[in-house]
Amino acid sequence: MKIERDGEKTPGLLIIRGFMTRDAQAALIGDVRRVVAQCPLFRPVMKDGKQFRYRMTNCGEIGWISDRRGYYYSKSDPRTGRRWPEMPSSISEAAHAAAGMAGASDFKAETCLVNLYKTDRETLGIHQDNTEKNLAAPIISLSLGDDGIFALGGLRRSDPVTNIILSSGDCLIMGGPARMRFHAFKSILPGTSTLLRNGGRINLTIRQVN
Ligand code: MD3
Ligand code: FE
Repeated sequence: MKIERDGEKTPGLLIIRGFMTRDAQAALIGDVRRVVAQCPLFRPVMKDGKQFRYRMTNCGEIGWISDRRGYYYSKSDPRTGRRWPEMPSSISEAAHAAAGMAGASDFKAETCLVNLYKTDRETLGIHQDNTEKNLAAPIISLSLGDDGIFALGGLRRSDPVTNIILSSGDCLIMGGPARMRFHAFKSILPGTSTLLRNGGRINLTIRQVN
C-alpha cells in the first residue's frame, strides 16, 4: 500500500495505491455481481435524451440517477419503483477504512454507484459532483479491473486537467477543496487486468449524500 498526496497542488486528494489485495478485489467483484443480478446495469440518459457512454447501477439506502428529470438521488429505482439492493459489507467496510485514512472516520456510506466501462469507447465527460446535499463528506472511489485514465481538473470547467492512471485495487479519496474539482474518465487501457473475465473496469463510488 502506498499513499500519494500532493498537498500543495491538490489539497484534499488522496490516492492509496494497492489499497485492496487481489483476494479482496475478487471478493468485491463477487459482491458486485450479486448486486448487478438484483438490479441490472443500464445506460442512463440526460435531460435531453442523450445517452451516457457507460453503464451503471446503485446499491445502498439511496442511489444516483440521471434521466429526463435531470440528476437526482432516489431511495428507489425509478424504472421499477423498488429499493436499491443493500450495500454489501465488503464495500461499506472498505469505504470506512479509506475514509478513516483520510481523517473522516464519521463517514457514512449511504450509497455506492457502480460504473462499468467495458471498452475503450466508454467514457465519462468532464463534470463536477454536486448532486449531493452534503458537500463536506469525502467521495471514495475504488477501481477494479483494467487500468484507466482519469483526468483531474480544477474548480472551473475550463481549468487544465492532469491525467492519473488508476489501477485495480487503487483507492482515490476526494475530500476538502478537492471535492468540487472537475473530473472525467477518459478511457480504460484494455487487457491490463485479468480480474474481470471479459475485461473492462468497474468503478465503485461510495458517498455520504446527507
Ligand atoms: C474527483 N466517476 O461517477 S471516480 C462519477 O471513474 C465519476 O467512474 C469516475 O466521476 C469513474 O461521478 C471517477 C473518482 C472520483 C469521484 C468523485 C470526484 C473523482 C472525483 C469528485 C471530485 C474530484
Ligand atoms: Fe464524478
